[in-house]
Amino acid sequence: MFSPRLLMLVLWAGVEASPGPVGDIVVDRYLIPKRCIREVKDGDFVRYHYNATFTDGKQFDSSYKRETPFFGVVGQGRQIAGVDKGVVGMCINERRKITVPPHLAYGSQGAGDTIPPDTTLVFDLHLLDIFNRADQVQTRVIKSTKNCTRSVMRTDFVRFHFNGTLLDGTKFDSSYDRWQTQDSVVGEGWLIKGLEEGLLGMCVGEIRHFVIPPFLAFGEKGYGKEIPPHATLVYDLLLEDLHNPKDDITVEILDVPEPCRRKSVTGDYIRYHYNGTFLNGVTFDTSYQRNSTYNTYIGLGYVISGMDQGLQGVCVGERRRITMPPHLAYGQQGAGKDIPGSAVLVFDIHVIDFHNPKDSVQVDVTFKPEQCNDTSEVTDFIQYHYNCSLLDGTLLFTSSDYGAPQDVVLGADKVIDGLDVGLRGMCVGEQRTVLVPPHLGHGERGAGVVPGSAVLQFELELVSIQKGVPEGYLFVWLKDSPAELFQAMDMNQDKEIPLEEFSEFIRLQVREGKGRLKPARDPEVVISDMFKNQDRNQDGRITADELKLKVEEDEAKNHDEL
Ligand SMILES: [Ca+2]
Ligand SMILES: [Ca+2]
Repeated sequence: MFSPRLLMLVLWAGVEASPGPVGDIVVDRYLIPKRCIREVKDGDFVRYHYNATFTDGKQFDSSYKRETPFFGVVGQGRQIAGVDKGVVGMCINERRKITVPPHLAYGSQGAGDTIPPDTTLVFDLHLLDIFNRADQVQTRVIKSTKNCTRSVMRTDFVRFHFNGTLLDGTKFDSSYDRWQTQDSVVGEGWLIKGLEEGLLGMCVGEIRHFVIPPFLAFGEKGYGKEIPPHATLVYDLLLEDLHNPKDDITVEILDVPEPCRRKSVTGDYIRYHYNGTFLNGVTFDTSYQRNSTYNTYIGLGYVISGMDQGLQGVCVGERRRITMPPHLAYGQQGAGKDIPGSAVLVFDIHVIDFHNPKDSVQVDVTFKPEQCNDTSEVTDFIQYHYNCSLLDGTLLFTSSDYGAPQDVVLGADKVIDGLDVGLRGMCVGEQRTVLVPPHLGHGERGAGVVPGSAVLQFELELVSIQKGVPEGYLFVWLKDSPAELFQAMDMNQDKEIPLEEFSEFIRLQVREGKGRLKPARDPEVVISDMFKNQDRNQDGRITADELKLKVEEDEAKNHDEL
């Protein structure tokens, strides 16, 4: 640590108990710091405090009283010769007492009224700072970053935390005390030169230790009360954030499921989960914690512009990382207490679904039987199997829960519109995948386990079709009705038709394929309802007049019913 020359000087000086008029200086290093990063040598600039006394302890000078340390270069006669010599080898924060014989001080002349001739002087020094004109910024990496994809370049905007001390350990500033980062452009003169240099090449998360000589810091003026003139500055600096004002968003595609039916465009309504972090990995917000997706229109300015851009061209189920500079996020202002000004934001998003308000039901036939004559249509009573899922695969409902197919009359407003449409035009045994946008499903509010604005996916299989009758009808003729209807119905020719006779007649028509009853209900109940419509006076018998009246009414309505 010490140079041999200095070691000898100290040893020798220790032996010489009381210097004579022609003796050398005596150096007493009474406080040596454990760690000595550097020792004073000729040509160095030093800054130190001192008390100057006579050998009897009487003080004749003190830099402490003036509150201004001595500053000057060593070995060039700027100090009295004994001190110029005695300061060599000092460490920062070392205290040493230098006893200077007269010939290395003011000699036989003395100095005015203060120093008598031939006086031995004692200087008690506390070294505060050393630097040399040849010094550069000293940089030591305290913590490096793995997977660093980008490091600081000129014109970049950085946000960093730092602890700043003088060389003697006195703190002059700390961003941690303010609970906010120091923010600056690099290489444009916003920062002291030493930091402008030292920051170059740093990665987010990296910590560097800098020792910056004063001519690359605040120089001979210092700064405010905290940084004295000619101060070397020591920084421990953690880079928190980095971007360039010219940056656009960056999109890293992490996973795209196959197949991708289509990619999102402006005007689509999207539901996605996200995890929002800063570049240093700290999470500021996450939709997962709220257990509900974030929902918005794409490209219409409902979200920050970086997100509006980043959500373009996604596929359902895609995972991507969108990194956005502050000018495309929350700017210099930041947002709330969670997002500081000028912060780069990183969103890991997972697209659950998206749709367009103009979307209709999308039908993909996955299996079509060879025999496909009758297909389902409005008013038909059908049975079908189904699975209903969200687009992320979450199964919501399935007919297998009931152990039997589901049934419905198409067009009767019994199921969501999109499913009703998706079930039409199917033949028995056909299988389909049907996508239902929320405006044809459960809407913005959702229902039960169906989230608001969710696109639903149905896997459908048609099990059976019973052809239906038009809305408002209980029975339709499939062929021409008998010319003399009453006579045909009055099978025992007694001029009246009780329920039993009516029922037998209707059932015969159905059996012979001449007519069809409204499906999905007990045929007896349907026939009984038909009978009540004909039996105007409710005496339990239909007469010829009653039937004639009913037929005329129906013809007036242009109906085909009985
Ligand atoms: Ca009869
Ligand atoms: Ca009657």
